[in-house]
Amino acid sequence: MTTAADTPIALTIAGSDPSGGAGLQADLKTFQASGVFGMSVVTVLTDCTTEGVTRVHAVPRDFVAHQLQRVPADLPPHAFKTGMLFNRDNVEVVAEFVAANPTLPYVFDPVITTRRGEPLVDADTQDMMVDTLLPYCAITTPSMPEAAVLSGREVKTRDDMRAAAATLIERGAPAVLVTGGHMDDAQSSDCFMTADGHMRWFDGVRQPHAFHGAGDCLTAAIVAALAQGQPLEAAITTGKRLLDKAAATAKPLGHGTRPVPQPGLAP
Ligand code: PXL
Repeated sequence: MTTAADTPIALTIAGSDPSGGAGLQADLKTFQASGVFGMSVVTVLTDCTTEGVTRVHAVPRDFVAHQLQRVPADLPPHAFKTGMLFNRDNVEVVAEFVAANPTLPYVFDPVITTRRGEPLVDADTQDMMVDTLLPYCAITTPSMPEAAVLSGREVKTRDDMRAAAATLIERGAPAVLVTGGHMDDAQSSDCFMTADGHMRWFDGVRQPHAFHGAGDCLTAAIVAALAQGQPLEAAITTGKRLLDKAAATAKPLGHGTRPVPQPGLAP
């Protein structure tokens, strides 16, 4: 008989994308497609569509803290991720949650730039993320523009990705996956590195389109696999497989980039 204890539960602490392609909505859809019960603590409301974000409205600090007290106390997650935190209040409140749950696998997706690389958070908030979140995650998953901001170096090539991953390890991350969706290449390879010196590439096929929510979908699929008890590298393989399928089957909905994940992903 299946019991409640057999049901893997994953939590995202993230912003709302009302168009459903990125943010906590993408995370919840990915959790569901991955066979995991998904929960979401909302940090910011946005007006995001497939064409991007023009306005962000932060949830008051005490209300984010309140959600983080009530929700995991009712349904303890097996793994969690953070997405758009946006301001210092949210980073502080999340850092308290992270510190209080040191054994829970945590995927830190540093949502600090737009897809085009424009900054979403100020330098102080970035520094606070590096000091209070980066050392305590199981893995961080910056895009190439995010890896550039966090490492303070240009990230355009595979060598740059590797160097940026090494810098983030030096800055305290136990493991890093620099995602290669922005690479000017036929492949879309992600650079994986751990603090104990292991390094490898996760290769993927580049689709001839841009996507909305691909990073969120990948990290949510990794969190779902961790919640199901997979070790880190296996969880990345699982996440990449889900994202490759999501990207290959994503239809052009909306006026902007193709949102993922769309229906039909469940195995
Ligand atoms: O994909 C990054 C992202 C995360 N979270 C929210 C977003 C976006 C991108 O638009 O709107 C809420």
